[in-house]
Amino acid sequence: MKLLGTDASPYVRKVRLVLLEKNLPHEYLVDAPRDPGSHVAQVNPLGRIPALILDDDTCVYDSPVIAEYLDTLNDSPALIPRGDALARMRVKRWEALADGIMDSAVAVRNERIRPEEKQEPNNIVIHSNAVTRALTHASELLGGHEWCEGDTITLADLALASALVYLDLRQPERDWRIAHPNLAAWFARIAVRPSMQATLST
Ligand SMILES: N[C@@H](CCC(=O)N[C@@H](CS)C(=O)NCC(=O)O)C(=O)O
Repeated sequence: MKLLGTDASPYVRKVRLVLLEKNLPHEYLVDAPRDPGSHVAQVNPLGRIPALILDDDTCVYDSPVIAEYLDTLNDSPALIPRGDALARMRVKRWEALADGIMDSAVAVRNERIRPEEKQEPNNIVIHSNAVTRALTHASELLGGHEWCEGDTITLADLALASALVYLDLRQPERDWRIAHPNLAAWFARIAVRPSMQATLST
């Protein structure tokens, strides 16, 4: 299978982390939807990345659907709990929280790259506040635990880490590590994993 994406996209990073943590053979093709030569719109009618192309040319989108599909391919590890409905819900809710941070951070970024006279400051404030609240919630949920859910790595950790890498990239002025030392300690542990190192080096 092939994954179309870009190195900066947090949704793509989440899917790449799932592929790498589960050791699933794949080809990663850098393809930015807005580049003139992009193939993304031909495979995903929404014109968005990540787009996963299966060997029979089936295209899978968007990132929660891709992550859930990939997780069914093997159990090593199972990144979304199989048997416990509440644990499964909590992992998917973590993913929704992380994806929401990504959505708001991308909205801030898109506003900031517009010509200054066309920017809507209110839009930036609304989405920045959403990120701030979501980080506080994530910090409270994590508490002193080693992992977001249960006693092992799950999709929750990979999604949250992807959101935080994106914040570091696009909002370096936001010092979430000072505000939330428990998130900082958790992130430092995740960041040294080979999967994270692989996505950070490209
Ligand atoms: N909800 C989608 C969001 C995907 C998304 O918005 N990706 C952005 C890149 S970060 C994109 O492809 N935007 C279209 C564009 O840049 O034209 C998912 O989780 O996959």
